[in-house]
Order: sequence, then structure tokens, then C-alpha cells
Amino acid sequence: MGFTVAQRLVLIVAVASILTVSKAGGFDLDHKNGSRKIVVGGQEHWRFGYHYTSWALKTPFCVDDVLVFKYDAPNATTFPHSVYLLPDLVSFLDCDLSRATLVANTTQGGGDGFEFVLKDWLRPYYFACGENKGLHCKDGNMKFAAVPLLRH
Ligand SMILES: *[C@@H]1O[C@H](CO)[C@@H](O)[C@H](O)[C@H]1NC(C)=O
Ligand SMILES: *[C@@H]1O[C@H](CO)[C@@H](O)[C@H](O)[C@H]1NC(C)=O
Ligand SMILES: *[C@@H]1O[C@H](CO)[C@@H](O)[C@H](O)[C@H]1NC(C)=O
Ligand SMILES: [Cu+2]
Repeated sequence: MGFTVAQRLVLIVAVASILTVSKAGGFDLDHKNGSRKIVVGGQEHWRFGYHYTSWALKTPFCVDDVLVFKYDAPNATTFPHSVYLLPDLVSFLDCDLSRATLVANTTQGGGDGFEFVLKDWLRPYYFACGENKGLHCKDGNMKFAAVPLLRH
């Protein structure tokens, strides 16, 4: 299987940006093997209305990095959140949860948060909040894609 010119360009740009960003730092090197803990949304945690796709585009993801989803368990005054994996790009674009897989339920984001390891090289992981039949995903921007690259 060969690469087209466009695919090669994308790879080169991706690798170059990883090299640049990893030198700039900004993430906790939590593990001896160099994998990092990345809090989804940074200070904003996992909430309705923050634009997670913009956040993800500024965030480099590498194989074995650990995503940490932080959100409080629902109470009388707060909305519940959750984390689902969507199977493909179309369901991601449509916020179609019909074939989604539950990753973390409404109570699992409490405390230190819920941890998810990005295991597979170049796999697009499509994350979304599953609450309110996709409304949090659609109207609340609670979705993003992560494609783990190789750590150099
Ligand atoms: C790196 O460390 C993390 C956290 O301890 C672990 O999940 C991951 O599997 C490790 N990766 C390798 C290649 O050992
Ligand atoms: C609900 O949870 C929020 C966020 O943790 C907290 O600030 C608020 O005080 C809680 N409200 C009640 C009624 O427990
Ligand atoms: C969420 O998952 C945890 C751990 O599996 C479980 O103990 C808890 O009952 C679940 N909560 C809900 C609301 O499903
Ligand atoms: Cu939500």
C-alpha cells in the first residue's frame, strides 16, 4: 500500500508538530515510559459548551497517553455527563449514539477523574458525551477525535 502525496504531507506535518510540541512541554510526564496524562479540556474539565474539537486540535496525542475525563456526579443542580466512543466519522459528525460504546458513566468522572489509555497507533478515537440523546454532543460541543501518533 503506497501513500499519496497528500497523505505524505499530512504525515510530515503531523510528525513535525509532535516534535515541536513535545519540546515545548506543557503536559505532565507521569510515567517512566514517557506517556502523559492529559486532562480533557484542561481547566475546563468535561462540561457542556466547551469546544472540545478546538481543544483536541491544539493537543498532541501519542500512543499510551492517558486521557483523564473529569466531571462531577450529577446532583439536583448539575447536569450529568458521560463518555462514549463512537464507531466512525459519520456517527461522530452526526452525534449518532445508536452504535456507541459506553466508556464512563455519569458517576465515573468524579474525584481524580476517569482514565482512558490511547492504545492504538493512528486509530481515530471518537469521543462524545452521551447525555440527553446526543444534545450534549451536538449543542454542547462535547465531542472530539484523538488520533495517537508514535512517540519519537
Ligand atoms: C506506559 O505507562 C502507562 C501507565 O502506567 C501504561 O498504561 C502503558 O501501557 C505503558 N506503556 C508501555 C509501552 O509500557
Ligand atoms: C452539585 O454539584 C456542584 C458541582 O460539584 C456543586 O458545586 C453544588 O454545590 C452541588 N449542589 C448540590 C445541591 O449538592
Ligand atoms: C457507573 O459505573 C460504576 C463502576 O462500574 C458503577 O459502580 C456504578 O453503579 C455506575 N453508575 C451508574 C449510574 O450506572
Ligand atoms: Cu455532557
